[in-house]
Amino acid sequence: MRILPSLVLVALAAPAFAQDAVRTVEVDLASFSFTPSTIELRAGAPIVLKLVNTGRGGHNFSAPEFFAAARLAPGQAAIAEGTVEVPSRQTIEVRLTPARGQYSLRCTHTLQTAFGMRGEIVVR
Ligand SMILES: [Cu+2]
Repeated sequence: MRILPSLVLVALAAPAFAQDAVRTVEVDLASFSFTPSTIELRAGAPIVLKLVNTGRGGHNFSAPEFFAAARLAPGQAAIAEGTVEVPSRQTIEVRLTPARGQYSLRCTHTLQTAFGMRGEIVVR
Protein backbone atom coordinates (compact mmCIF):
# COMPACT_ATOMS: atom_id res chain seq x y z
CA MET A 1 0.00 0.00 0.00
CA ARG A 2 2.84 2.39 0.78
CA ILE A 3 4.21 2.24 -2.78
CA LEU A 4 0.99 3.33 -4.50
CA PRO A 5 1.03 7.10 -3.82
CA SER A 6 4.57 7.51 -5.17
CA LEU A 7 3.66 5.59 -8.33
CA VAL A 8 0.76 7.94 -8.93
CA LEU A 9 3.03 10.97 -8.50
CA VAL A 10 5.53 9.61 -11.01
CA ALA A 11 2.78 9.02 -13.54
CA LEU A 12 1.41 12.56 -13.15
CA ALA A 13 4.84 14.12 -13.45
CA ALA A 14 5.83 12.26 -16.61
CA PRO A 15 5.50 14.46 -19.72
CA ALA A 16 4.39 11.47 -21.79
CA PHE A 17 1.39 11.05 -19.54
CA ALA A 18 0.33 14.66 -20.02
CA GLN A 19 0.66 14.44 -23.80
CA ASP A 20 -1.34 11.24 -23.98
CA ALA A 21 -4.18 12.93 -22.12
CA VAL A 22 -4.59 15.58 -24.82
CA ARG A 23 -6.40 14.45 -27.93
CA THR A 24 -5.08 15.62 -31.28
CA VAL A 25 -7.81 16.59 -33.70
CA GLU A 26 -6.62 16.85 -37.28
CA VAL A 27 -8.38 18.95 -39.87
CA ASP A 28 -7.14 18.95 -43.45
CA LEU A 29 -7.50 22.09 -45.53
CA ALA A 30 -7.51 21.86 -49.32
CA SER A 31 -9.12 23.56 -52.32
CA PHE A 32 -11.94 23.93 -51.37
CA SER A 33 -12.85 21.91 -48.35
CA PHE A 34 -12.26 21.12 -44.72
CA THR A 35 -11.92 17.43 -43.83
CA PRO A 36 -13.82 16.59 -41.75
CA SER A 37 -16.29 19.35 -42.53
CA THR A 38 -18.06 18.75 -39.23
CA ILE A 39 -15.62 18.75 -36.34
CA GLU A 40 -17.00 17.16 -33.19
CA LEU A 41 -15.36 18.03 -29.88
CA ARG A 42 -15.99 17.49 -26.21
CA ALA A 43 -16.62 20.57 -24.06
CA GLY A 44 -13.93 21.20 -21.45
CA ALA A 45 -11.52 18.60 -22.84
CA PRO A 46 -8.19 20.10 -23.97
CA ILE A 47 -7.13 19.34 -27.54
CA VAL A 48 -4.41 20.02 -30.02
CA LEU A 49 -6.14 21.29 -33.11
CA LYS A 50 -3.83 20.25 -35.92
CA LEU A 51 -4.51 22.20 -39.10
CA VAL A 52 -2.88 20.61 -42.14
CA ASN A 53 -2.87 22.38 -45.48
CA THR A 54 -2.41 19.63 -48.04
CA GLY A 55 -2.89 21.92 -51.03
CA ARG A 56 -0.85 24.24 -53.20
CA GLY A 57 -2.72 27.36 -52.15
CA GLY A 58 -2.98 29.15 -48.83
CA HIS A 59 -6.09 28.62 -46.73
CA ASN A 60 -7.33 29.66 -43.36
CA PHE A 61 -9.42 28.29 -40.52
CA SER A 62 -11.77 31.08 -39.55
CA ALA A 63 -14.08 30.46 -36.59
CA PRO A 64 -14.23 33.68 -34.53
CA GLU A 65 -17.04 32.57 -32.18
CA PHE A 66 -15.33 29.23 -31.56
CA PHE A 67 -11.98 30.79 -30.63
CA ALA A 68 -13.62 33.54 -28.56
CA ALA A 69 -15.47 30.96 -26.45
CA ALA A 70 -12.53 28.55 -26.13
CA ARG A 71 -9.71 28.76 -23.61
CA LEU A 72 -6.37 28.99 -25.40
CA ALA A 73 -3.39 27.24 -23.83
CA PRO A 74 -0.87 29.51 -22.05
CA GLY A 75 1.81 30.79 -24.40
CA GLN A 76 -0.41 30.15 -27.37
CA ALA A 77 0.04 32.66 -30.17
CA ALA A 78 -2.83 35.09 -30.51
CA ILE A 79 -5.35 34.20 -33.18
CA ALA A 80 -6.06 37.28 -35.26
CA GLU A 81 -9.80 37.97 -35.54
CA GLY A 82 -10.62 34.34 -34.91
CA THR A 83 -8.66 33.22 -37.95
CA VAL A 84 -5.61 30.98 -38.30
CA GLU A 85 -3.71 31.24 -41.58
CA VAL A 86 -2.27 27.95 -42.83
CA PRO A 87 0.17 28.43 -45.72
CA SER A 88 0.49 25.83 -48.47
CA ARG A 89 1.95 22.47 -47.32
CA GLN A 90 2.21 23.64 -43.73
CA THR A 91 0.78 22.47 -40.43
CA ILE A 92 -0.27 24.75 -37.59
CA GLU A 93 -1.12 23.44 -34.15
CA VAL A 94 -3.43 25.29 -31.78
CA ARG A 95 -3.80 24.11 -28.18
CA LEU A 96 -7.11 24.96 -26.64
CA THR A 97 -10.05 23.82 -24.56
CA PRO A 98 -13.34 24.20 -26.44
CA ALA A 99 -16.57 25.49 -24.94
CA ARG A 100 -19.98 23.94 -25.56
CA GLY A 101 -21.75 25.27 -28.63
CA GLN A 102 -22.20 25.09 -32.35
CA TYR A 103 -19.90 27.26 -34.42
CA SER A 104 -19.51 27.99 -38.09
CA LEU A 105 -16.18 27.54 -39.79
CA ARG A 106 -14.98 28.88 -43.10
CA CYS A 107 -12.01 29.91 -45.17
CA THR A 108 -12.15 33.67 -45.71
CA HIS A 109 -9.85 33.74 -48.72
CA THR A 110 -11.52 35.38 -51.72
CA LEU A 111 -14.59 33.43 -52.86
CA GLN A 112 -13.53 30.23 -51.10
CA THR A 113 -16.53 30.11 -48.78
CA ALA A 114 -18.68 30.28 -51.91
CA PHE A 115 -16.66 27.43 -53.43
CA GLY A 116 -17.68 25.31 -50.49
CA MET A 117 -14.81 25.85 -48.11
CA ARG A 118 -16.90 25.89 -44.98
CA GLY A 119 -17.81 23.66 -42.13
CA GLU A 120 -19.10 23.41 -38.62
CA ILE A 121 -17.66 22.81 -35.18
CA VAL A 122 -19.96 21.03 -32.74
CA VAL A 123 -18.87 20.98 -29.09
CA ARG A 124 -20.98 18.85 -26.75
CU1 LIG B 1 -9.36 28.20 -48.52
